[in-house]
Amino acid sequence: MVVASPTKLHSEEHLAIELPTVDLSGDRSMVSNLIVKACEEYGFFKVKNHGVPHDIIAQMEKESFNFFAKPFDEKQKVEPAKPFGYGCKNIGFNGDMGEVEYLLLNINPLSIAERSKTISNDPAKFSSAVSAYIEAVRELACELLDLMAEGLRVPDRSVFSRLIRDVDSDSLIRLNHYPPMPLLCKDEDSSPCNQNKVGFGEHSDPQILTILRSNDVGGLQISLNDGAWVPVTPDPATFWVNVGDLLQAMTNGRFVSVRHKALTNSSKSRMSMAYFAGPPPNARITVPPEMITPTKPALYKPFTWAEFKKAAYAMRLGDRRLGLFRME
Ligand code: GA4
Repeated sequence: MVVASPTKLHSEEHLAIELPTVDLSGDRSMVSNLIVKACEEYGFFKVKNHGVPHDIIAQMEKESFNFFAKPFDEKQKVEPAKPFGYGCKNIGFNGDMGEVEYLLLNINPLSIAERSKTISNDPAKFSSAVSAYIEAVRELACELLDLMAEGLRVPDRSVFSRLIRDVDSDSLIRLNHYPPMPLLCKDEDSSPCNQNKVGFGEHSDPQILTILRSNDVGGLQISLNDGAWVPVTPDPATFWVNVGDLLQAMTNGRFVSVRHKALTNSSKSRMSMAYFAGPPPNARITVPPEMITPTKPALYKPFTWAEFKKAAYAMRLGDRRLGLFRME
């Protein structure tokens, strides 16, 4: 893993740094240590040699593209996202907006099969592409969670992945399309205009882990601890992985739930597919006992995923929801 020192780009807040890349074909103990380091430093890393077959990704991307290419009134035949379904510009229920259209689906095979009927002209093809994709990225997520437990020296190696493998796991898939948007001017005098519009505003993901794949159009940015934004170079052959709020809580704050946002491109469509790995609603979010010591006392009160999710949906996209669950 190479982490170059920050170099300044066009504007004050945008830094170009090389983000951690983990090659899963490497030596297991080295890989687990690299992953832990990346999760502590950034809460974000790129995975190559991830084992997800190319045709499964290509099929999912094609189905996703076919849907977004439909006329708007066709897309509106899909139930509006509340939270599951088709959404355009509206994010969540509290007034957050962005230049994005999306399909948000829970991974229950029956509900995918049902929803596919309004999403695709060939519903069986759509649901089989989604099922194959979900199965493959879930395996990747579980493997990464086991590597994290190993790197953290937690004896129960499946302490995190067990939650995702559970039949009641509340995991989601989100297909995003960011249409091209003309650049904005920062102020009336600034010329040329150089501000990209926000597609999906600053936030952290509430779940355990997110596995993200996007096409070859940039737009994703992550926030460093000091608040500086780093653009993520697109790489369709890899997956980006980010730590969610629950994993920050389950590691007693050792891993950081990375804040990120997506900007639109001025001339090209950006498409991304995110798998949010979550636990069953009634799962208690606790820290492996070895990670709580007299010098590192528990940071968060125990809570269930259902309680956390309820809090997340009652707040704004950019709010820091873990703060509600901190020990006094
Ligand atoms: C962010 C991560 C996922 O996209 C998501 C989002 C969800 C939604 O779009 O419905 C939320 C957002 C996300 C966090 C806070 C709440 C819930 C919108 C919102 C304002 C599907 C998720 O699980 O949380």
